[in-house]
Amino acid sequence: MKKKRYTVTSALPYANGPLHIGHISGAYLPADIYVRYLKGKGHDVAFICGSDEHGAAITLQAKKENISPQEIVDKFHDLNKKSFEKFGINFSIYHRTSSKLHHETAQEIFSGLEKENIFTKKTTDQFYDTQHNQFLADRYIFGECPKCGYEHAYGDQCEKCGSALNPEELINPKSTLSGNTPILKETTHWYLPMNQHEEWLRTWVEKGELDGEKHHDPKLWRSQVLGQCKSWINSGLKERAMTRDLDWGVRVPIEDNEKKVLYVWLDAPIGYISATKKWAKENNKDWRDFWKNEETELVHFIGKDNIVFHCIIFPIILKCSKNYILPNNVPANEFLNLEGKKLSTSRDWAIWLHEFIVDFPNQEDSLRYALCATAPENKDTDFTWSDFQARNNNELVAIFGNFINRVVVLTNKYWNGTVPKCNSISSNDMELIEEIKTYPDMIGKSIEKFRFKQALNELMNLARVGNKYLAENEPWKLFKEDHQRTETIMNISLQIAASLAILSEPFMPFTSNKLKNLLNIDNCSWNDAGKQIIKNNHQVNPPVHLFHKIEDEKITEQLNKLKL
Ligand code: B3M
Ligand code: ZN
Repeated sequence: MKKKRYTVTSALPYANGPLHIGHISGAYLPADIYVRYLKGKGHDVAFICGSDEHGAAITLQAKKENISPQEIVDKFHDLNKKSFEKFGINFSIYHRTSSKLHHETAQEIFSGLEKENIFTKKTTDQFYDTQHNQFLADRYIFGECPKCGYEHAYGDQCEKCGSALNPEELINPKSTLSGNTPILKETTHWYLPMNQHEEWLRTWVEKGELDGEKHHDPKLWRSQVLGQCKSWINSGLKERAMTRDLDWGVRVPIEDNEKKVLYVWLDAPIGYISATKKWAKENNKDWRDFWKNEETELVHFIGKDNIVFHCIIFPIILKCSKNYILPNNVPANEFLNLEGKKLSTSRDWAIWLHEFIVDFPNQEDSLRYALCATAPENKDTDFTWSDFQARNNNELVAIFGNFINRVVVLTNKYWNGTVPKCNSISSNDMELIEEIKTYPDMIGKSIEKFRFKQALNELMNLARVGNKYLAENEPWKLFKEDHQRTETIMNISLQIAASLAILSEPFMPFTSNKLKNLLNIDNCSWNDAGKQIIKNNHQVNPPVHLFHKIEDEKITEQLNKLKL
């Protein structure tokens, strides 16, 4: 199998609050599953993320808490970095856009574009809050969305319908700072004339072609992503200011304009590049291999509200910056709701990752499993605590855990932990062995198509196959009557257990590790699964439970926390 190179990015979370299950389910868990699988197949992967530390949301929060933006981002950058690590989201690097390296990288790209006259410099009237003496853009201004009527659309985007907006399109605009109706005041900005890029963008999105060559297969893109891109392009792309009159962000690197900063959605995606530069330097690699080499596959994992920035704006920036690669896929997820309602940081209607890790020690994989099984891959889905408990107890404990426990207990009880040999195999055994061989490729193909729910279900089917084999053959009874036959059944069951140890790693890395320790197998990779992994006379360790039942009290506790 040819070794390939991938750059995989997850949306940079704003460093103005903790992570909740919606973030994890949307852009981080699917990416981690994808990367763990690719690495298990032996590919070269840079898994890039970090804190998005600029933008109005952070400065508004800083004003509200009467502290500096840097203090806000320092606090949440550390908290989020630690939460990702504890939850097994295994980035190659978790960088941050307030770093000097990022500012230099973003300024360099901006200067390059400015020199190539990619921007149009324009002086226009912009909304201005006279009470706060501040120009209003993006989240500093809100109003009714001209497309869907949502009354709290922001100056750059409507979060309800996803439309990309300019402030002057808002109906009845108001300042987020004072609530007043803003006045208009003259200012100069550098605009990205996105309308000039409509033609090649349409060909790239619809045909997967770039500069007359095949770039990717649009059939592998999610339909809702293609749908959003086509509707923006068809409704006519508008120019958008790429600079802002703000004092927090990446300074515009043009003399006499130091008081202006780059638009946060210009600077943030460049954060993927600056993070790669740092990681490459620390790991003796060339960052250009991951951003300027046509052989490399670039995949962005995001939520649906970020599609326009990753499929329209950033690709224009990359294409105009010369020799950068464009994304081969952007498998955006829809939204996850909680107990039937939209997750909300401001209304504290969320399950915070750092709190879950404390409330459910060593049960990260139970949440990984439930979030993957209910992922909003093609439509919004709902997380409920009762579903979480049911999946843990009825699937992880009762199916996966039960199979492993029975196999390991029997091997210890009757063979003192030594793997019994595989004697003569029946035609049914042969059928089963052939079936087990199909799982690594089946699960792998689903992951490669970004169908993580389907892949997880296929993994669980392998555990179901194991349970069925034990139930049909009852080795605990057969042991006395036909010792040789029992040895064969146990050997085949242990091979299934070993394949589960390998194939579960992308989804449940903590369980995979525990199971590898239990079976006393370590350096095996995806390509070993489905085969005879465990040799005769191999020694497995004494049984330990992989999962524990979650009792009703724990769930009630969580529901009370939500004030349900
Ligand atoms: N900071 C996250 C959001 O919109 C935004 C992503 C940036 S990815 C370059 O929720
Ligand atoms: Zn809207």
